[in-house]
Amino acid sequence: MTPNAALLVVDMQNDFMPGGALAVPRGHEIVEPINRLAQRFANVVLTQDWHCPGHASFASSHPGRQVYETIDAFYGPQILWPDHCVMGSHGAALHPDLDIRHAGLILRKGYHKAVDSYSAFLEADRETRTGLDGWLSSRGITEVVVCGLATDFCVGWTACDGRHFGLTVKVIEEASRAIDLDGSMARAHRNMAVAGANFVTISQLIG
Ligand code: VGL
Ligand code: ZN
Repeated sequence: MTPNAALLVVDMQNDFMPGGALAVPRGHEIVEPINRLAQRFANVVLTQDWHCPGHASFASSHPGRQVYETIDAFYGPQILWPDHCVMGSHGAALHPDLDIRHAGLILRKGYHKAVDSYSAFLEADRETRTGLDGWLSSRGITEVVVCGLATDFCVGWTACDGRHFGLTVKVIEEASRAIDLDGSMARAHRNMAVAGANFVTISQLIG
């Protein structure tokens, strides 16, 4: 791929794999395709959802609330999730078969207790930057290719925010898998399209 493109591999962590705390159906299927894809990129960023114990996005932090309920956080609606990707835990570790040793950056997000961060660029307050925009721009990167877990949450928000920061965005849906909660996948696809993300297949990308 061109040196001005980066592959963003979103949240390929044990807790999002079948058997994990917040399992994404068939999440494990994309490990090998992503390994192969990454070989074509000089610039690769891996992200990790990385929550402190008692994080505000956990249903267990809100007595009387159920998993998958939506509450009003100070920054807007927040879906309550099972405890997942607790910093330093096995569930927060990258899938053991993910083999992208040339990745230049591992970016963690969601570690502020009161604020979630689906996006790898901006936390859910829509104000606090993770620093990814600066890392990319200081390296002359103008295009991001986004894949990973989950299509309808962290991949989708990351793709939309890539556009927000003026990047060309390509989303590889076949190298992503969705949670699909109450139509979230259709909504995420629409949001990405409206934001100006492009949808590409692996063969379109690497021929
Ligand atoms: C994610 C829900 C909660 C994701 C992270 O990686 O898509 N989804 N935290
Ligand atoms: Zn999370």
